[in-house]
Amino acid sequence: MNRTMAFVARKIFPYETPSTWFPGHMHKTLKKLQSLSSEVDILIEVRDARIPLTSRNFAVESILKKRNRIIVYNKCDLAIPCETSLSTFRDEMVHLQQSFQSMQDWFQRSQGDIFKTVPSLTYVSSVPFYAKKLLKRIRNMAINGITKNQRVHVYFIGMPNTGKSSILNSLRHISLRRSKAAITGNYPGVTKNFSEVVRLLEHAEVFMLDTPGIMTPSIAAPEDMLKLSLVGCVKEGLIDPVTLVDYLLFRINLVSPSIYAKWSPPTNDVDEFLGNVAHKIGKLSKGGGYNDNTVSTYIIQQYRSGKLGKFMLDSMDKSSMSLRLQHELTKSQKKS
Ligand SMILES: Nc1nc2c(ncn2[C@@H]2O[C@H](COP(=O)(O)OP(=O)(O)OP(=O)(O)O)[C@@H](O)[C@H]2O)c(=O)[nH]1
Ligand SMILES: [Mg+2]
Repeated sequence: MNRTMAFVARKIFPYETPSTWFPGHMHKTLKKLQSLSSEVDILIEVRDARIPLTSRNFAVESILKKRNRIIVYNKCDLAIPCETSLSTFRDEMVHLQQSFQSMQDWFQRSQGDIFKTVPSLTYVSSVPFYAKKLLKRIRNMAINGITKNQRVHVYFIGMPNTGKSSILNSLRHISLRRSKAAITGNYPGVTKNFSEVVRLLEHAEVFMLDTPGIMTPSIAAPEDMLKLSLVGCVKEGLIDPVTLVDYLLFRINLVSPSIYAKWSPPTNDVDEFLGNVAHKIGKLSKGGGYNDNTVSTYIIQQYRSGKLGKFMLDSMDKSSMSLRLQHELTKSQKKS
C-alpha cells in the first residue's frame, strides 16, 4: 500500500482557546452601533466565504437584529474549489444560510426572540457582476417601501479585513462610476472610524456608511482564533505561525492532502511538513536546517492568496453548525 492510501488524517486538533482580539476602537464601534441602531435602515453584513460560520459576528447580530439585512459572503474567489462552479457554490451557500438560519430560529425562539429571514449573496469585490447584483438588492430594499425613511442609510459591518470597504467602493463604482471613497488594505483594522455618508444612488437619497471591522468580544468556539488568523481577520503575531500551519495542515488533511502534493507527501506532522516545504522552495541551509517561522509565513501567504488551493476552513455539516450555535448560545448566556 502506498503512503497516500495508508494516510489517516487527524480528527481533532487540541487547542487552548486564546482570548479574542478586541482593541479599543472595536469596543467604541460596538457601542456606537448600539446607539445608532435606529438610524441603520439596511445592514450589509460582510463575512469571509472561507469561514462563513466563524466570520459571522454574533455580537453585532444581537444588537442589530431588527434591521433589514443582507449577508455578503465575500472573497469567494479564495473559497471556491477549482472543480466547483460558481453557481454550485452559490447554491451551497444559500443552503448553508437556510439551514443555519432555521437552527438559529429554533435557538432564538427558545430565548423568546425570532430572527427575520435574511437574504444572502456570494461576492468577489473586484468583479462587477456581483456589485450589480448587490446594488439591485439594495435598491429594491431601499426604494420598494421596506424602508419608509426619505433618506436611507446603508451600513457595512463585519469582522476586520472581510472586505467591507472594498465592497462599498465596488458599489459606488458600479452605481455612480465614481472613484474609491473608502481606504482599503490587506491587514485587519484599516478602517478605524465610521465614515462620512457616501452617496450610492444618483436619483434617490440612499447613502452608505463604512464602519471599522469588529471581532466578537469573546470567542465562541475553541478553533475560531486559528481560523480568523489564517484568513487575516486578526492582528498578525497573536498566534505563532508554526501553530497556524499545523492547524492549516490539519484542515487540509480533512479536505485532501493532495492539495499540498507539490510540496510533501501526506503527513500529520507539522515538522515533517515544514521540512519538506523548505526543501521544495529552496529554504534548506547547507546543514539541512531551516527557519520554521520563515517557512510557515511563506505557507500562510500562499494560503491567503489562494495559491494553495481554494477550500473552506469551517466544517459545514449539520452537526458542526449545530455545535457552533450551541457554543454561541453558551457565550451569550454567560454574558447575560
Ligand atoms: N481575493 C479577494 N480579496 C479581496 C476581496 N475583497 C477585498 N479583498 C482584499 O481584502 C483586503 C481587505 O479589504 P478591505 O476592504 O480593506 O477590508 P475591510 O473589511 O474594510 O477591513 P477593515 O477596515 O480592516 O475592517 C484588501 O487587500 C482587499 O483588496 C475579494 O473579493 N477577493
Ligand atoms: Mg475597511
